[in-house]
Amino acid sequence: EFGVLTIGDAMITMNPSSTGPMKYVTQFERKVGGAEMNFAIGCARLGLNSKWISRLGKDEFGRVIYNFARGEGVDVSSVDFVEGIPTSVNFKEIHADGSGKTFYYRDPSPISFLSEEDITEELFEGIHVVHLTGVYLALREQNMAIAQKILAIAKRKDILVSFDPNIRLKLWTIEKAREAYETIFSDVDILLTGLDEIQMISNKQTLEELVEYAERFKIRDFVIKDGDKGSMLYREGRWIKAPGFSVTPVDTVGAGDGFDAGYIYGTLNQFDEESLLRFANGVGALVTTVTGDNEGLPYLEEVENLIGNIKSVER
Ligand code: KDG
Repeated sequence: EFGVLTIGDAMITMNPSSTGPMKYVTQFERKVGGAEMNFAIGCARLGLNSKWISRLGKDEFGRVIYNFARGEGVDVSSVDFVEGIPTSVNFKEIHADGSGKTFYYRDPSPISFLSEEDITEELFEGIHVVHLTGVYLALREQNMAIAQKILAIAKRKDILVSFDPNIRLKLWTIEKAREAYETIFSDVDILLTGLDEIQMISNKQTLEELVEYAERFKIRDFVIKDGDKGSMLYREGRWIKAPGFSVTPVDTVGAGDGFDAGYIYGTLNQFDEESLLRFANGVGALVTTVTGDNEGLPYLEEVENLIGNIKSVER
């Protein structure tokens, strides 16, 4: 039994019932989202023990998110409710090709009321991977100190650290983001990043330059996600690449979180490099086939079915 731990804000996510500019959409479906919670759900569906640290508003929306995550098998024992601060909300805009935009109503987020003292050693019991993302760091400056406390405990306990920059330029500037990432990169074992994203963060373009950048921080697994083109891993001096799966995307939001969950699952189960990438690509691809940020996160047999390890019986 492997355990993963993550921390982050979650939101009521209003998913548009039609594509096109948000200002012309009049009907939305109430769903839930949040990068780290999506990751936690992805891990739980694959069969990992998945603990999510968070704070929600003490309101109806907070209850919706709590119940949803708990229903998905996420350990919500470290999620509390904050009086007087509304649960975060975001509205999505979806384009015809499944890509989109998001509009936030999350300042302040209830998770901004979580303090360093809330991070205790006990939270790390049975944990093999700690996963952080840049969304948590972007929400407020003080979250860095909390993240650093988490990293320090993880290091002390020999827990693997994975990080997804998940850059959100609506939440902070590239300069602030870069500074924060570079503060923690040397504590990161597994960096899971989008290609455009790491090019923007590092100000480098070619793969050779990107490797040089990652090597500065001694990152063990430097993983680049490139959407439907697939992904690649730089480990021990060489690149391993795996093509993406061809699926029909309806909503690409959350695919990266799914990829991360798949990558961590494969890592804990000691998949070889190629299988690791194929598996993570498969999880990401499946997320895009369902509307919503996390509804498409697959169960283990669904990924295996897609990547060809098993055949499912349809009828
Ligand atoms: O990765 C998916 C997330 O972007 C989505 O669920 C909402 O957390 C979110 C954010 O901050 O954009």
